[in-house]
This record gives sequence, structure tokens and C-alpha cells, in this order.
Amino acid sequence: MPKLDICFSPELLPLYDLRGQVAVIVDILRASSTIVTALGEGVTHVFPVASLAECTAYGQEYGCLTAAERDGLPAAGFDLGNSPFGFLDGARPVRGRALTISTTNGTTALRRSLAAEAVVVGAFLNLAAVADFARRQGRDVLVVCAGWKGQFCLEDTVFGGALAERLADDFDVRSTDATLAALHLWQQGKAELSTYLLQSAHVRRLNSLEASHDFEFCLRIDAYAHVLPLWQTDRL
Ligand code: 3SL
Repeated sequence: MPKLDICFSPELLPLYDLRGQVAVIVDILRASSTIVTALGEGVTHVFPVASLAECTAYGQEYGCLTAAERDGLPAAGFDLGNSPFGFLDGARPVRGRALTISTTNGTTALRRSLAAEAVVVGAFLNLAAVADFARRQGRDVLVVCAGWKGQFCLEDTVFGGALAERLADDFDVRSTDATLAALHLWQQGKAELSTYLLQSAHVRRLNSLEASHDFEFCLRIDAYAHVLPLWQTDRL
């Protein structure tokens, strides 16, 4: 039976061998949720990049929309920040456009995970799509939590627990303490997920940036149940 494990921070990635595995990149607040929303709202594909300079360069080379965030705030000089509402509120048409995005933690975590056999972006918004993909692949899964500047994040870990619960019949979700801990946290919080995660550091950070509506949106389980951002060559 394949195994599901959880890497609590990209800083821990050197401890894992990604080869042959499915890597699920998760940054619930907000990069992975924003990428899923963008694709769900008709963006054709996404170039996730680590640096702002790359974001500018991709924007120029491909003529695509640019989105960038640093320290929770939209970075200057780009079309959009990292709020899913940038793809929803209709202020800027996104359907049919490509997008490049750079965020503090999420897109960097993805770029650092490309040694995996398959790389997908996971969020509560597309939990079903990620679980279906993992089942079809039948390979070991590593959930890579983007965290915050190398530190553990509650919301990314709780997502790992939610995915482990969905896959519990088909995957070994009991062989690492990381997955056990994530399952316990998810089971503790799932009945009142928003209340539970209100305690988390990043929610407090977003609230101070007046982005609390983003938080509620990012917890909508399976709102984009069929959106699967899958890394192919150089894009999702
Ligand atoms: O670090 C990231 O990748 C971002 O998702 C953080 S924020 O939610 O935009 O602050």
C-alpha cells in the first residue's frame, strides 16, 4: 500500500527523497488556493516562479497576467497580488489568459519539489481533485507544506490531515508521526474549521492586512472539486 507523508516545511525537504513520489504543494493561505481559483475561473495555465524578477520576465515573454506577493502584500509593479478575489471580482478579466505568480513561500515550495514524479497544487478548494489524482497514481504521496519562511503553519498541516483522511482506505496514513499529527489536528478542527484556524499565526497576519475575507474563501472545501493544477514541463 502506498504511503502518505507530510513535510511540515520546505526547509525539511532535504530529509525526503521525492523521486518516484507525488508531491502535493500546499499553501492554504494563500498561494495554492489562489492558483486553484485562477484555474477554476478560466486562467489557461500558470507559471509559478520563485523571484519577482522571474515573474516580470515571464510576464514580458509570454504576455501573461502577473501576480506577486511579498510579506502578505501585493508586490509593486504586477497586475495582481495573491488574493483569490483578484480572480473573482471581475475587475480584471482573467478568463483565457495565462498567469505567472510569485509568492513568499508557496511558489518557492513548488519550485523546490520538482524532483518528484508528479507535482500538483492542493488546497481545500480542490481536495477531491487531489485525492482522486493520488488514488489514480497509486504512488507514495508527500504533502509539502509551504509554511511561513521555513516555519510550521497550522492551516497547511491541517490540510494534510484532511487529505490523509480522504485517502485512508487506499494509503498508509499511520506510518509517520507527521501524518498522525496532521490527522489529529484535522479531526480536532474539522467541525468548526474556520474557528479552529482563527488561532493560527497567518490568519492573524492576514487579518492585520485586512484580508480576512480571503481566509473564509480558502476554507471552502471542494469549491473547485475538478481543478487539478498539475506541473507539466514548465507550468501548471
Ligand atoms: O507565502 C505565500 O506563498 C503566500 O501565500 C503568503 S500570503 O497569504 O500571500 O501572505
